[in-house]
Amino acid sequence: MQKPIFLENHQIIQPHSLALEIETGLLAEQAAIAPKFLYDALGAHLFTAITFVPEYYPTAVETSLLTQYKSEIAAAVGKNPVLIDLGAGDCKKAARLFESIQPASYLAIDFSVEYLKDSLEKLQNQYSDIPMYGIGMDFSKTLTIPDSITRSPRTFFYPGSSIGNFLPAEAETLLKQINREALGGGLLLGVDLMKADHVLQAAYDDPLKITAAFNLNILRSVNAIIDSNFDVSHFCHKVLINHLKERVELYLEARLDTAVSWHGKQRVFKKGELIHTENSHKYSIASIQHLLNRSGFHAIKIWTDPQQYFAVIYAQ
Ligand code: AVI
Repeated sequence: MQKPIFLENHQIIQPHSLALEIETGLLAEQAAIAPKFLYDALGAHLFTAITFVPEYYPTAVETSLLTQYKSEIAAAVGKNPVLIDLGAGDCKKAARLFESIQPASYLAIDFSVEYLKDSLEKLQNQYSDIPMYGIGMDFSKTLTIPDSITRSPRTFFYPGSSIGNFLPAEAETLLKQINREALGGGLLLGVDLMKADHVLQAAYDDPLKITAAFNLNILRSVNAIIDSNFDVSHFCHKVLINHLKERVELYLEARLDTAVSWHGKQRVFKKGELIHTENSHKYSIASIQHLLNRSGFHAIKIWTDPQQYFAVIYAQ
């Protein structure tokens, strides 16, 4: 049986630098925990559950765009690229492209490596003729592709509007790195578009409270990394829509005066105090085009739904 190859020694995630990043965020005046810490093994599963929640429209709309425009997308991408999946998760979205673009090889990258291992092994069993590679990587800081991956034009696949979880300046840095690493290939990108508040509110504070569980789980994820003692029941999920910055903001709000301690350090939270956990930027067609242009992409094709909720973009 063909096995995917895990590239263990590339851009290794250093546990102590993750711990330091968490500590710095917790001790900042506006406490914050970076969104990548949402994705421990349970968080990755909770995110998958979110994608099934009817109110969370991005996944459904993106999937229907990728299905409806499958042939046009495949024609734009070209046959047999090296397919690089950023934030691959369960690898299912990329797998749907296999038939139409027939990748020469597939590299799945994710922060949550254990979850990725399971998904990639299953996928390799289904597609034994496609060489598959996996890397556990924190590409929110830097993105480099290891030398063992063929240096021919690469198609980066970055679906789900995960680009929206970066500040615009960080998104530009990442897109520039993708542009450099594509070696003349391109980027197939999913981007969520700005829309009415009530649609966003329902998507990020769903009635089943799956998003609330996903957000609260970050505290358990932090407890496991820095050996802290967050009591999840002392916090609740809060969503704010920031019109000025064109983004949805996720927070955890202290339900009572509480404190967290770890290794001789402590942070006290007053009732009502917030921990910032995620930004989800929403773009317009014009603003995402500008961002892509500034990042070195000039040939841009866009597919969108009639309500203009979401855009799938191929940029070169
Ligand atoms: C992964 N990312 C694009 C999701 C989003 O919509 O920003 C994460 C998420 N947060 C809450 N719900 C989903």
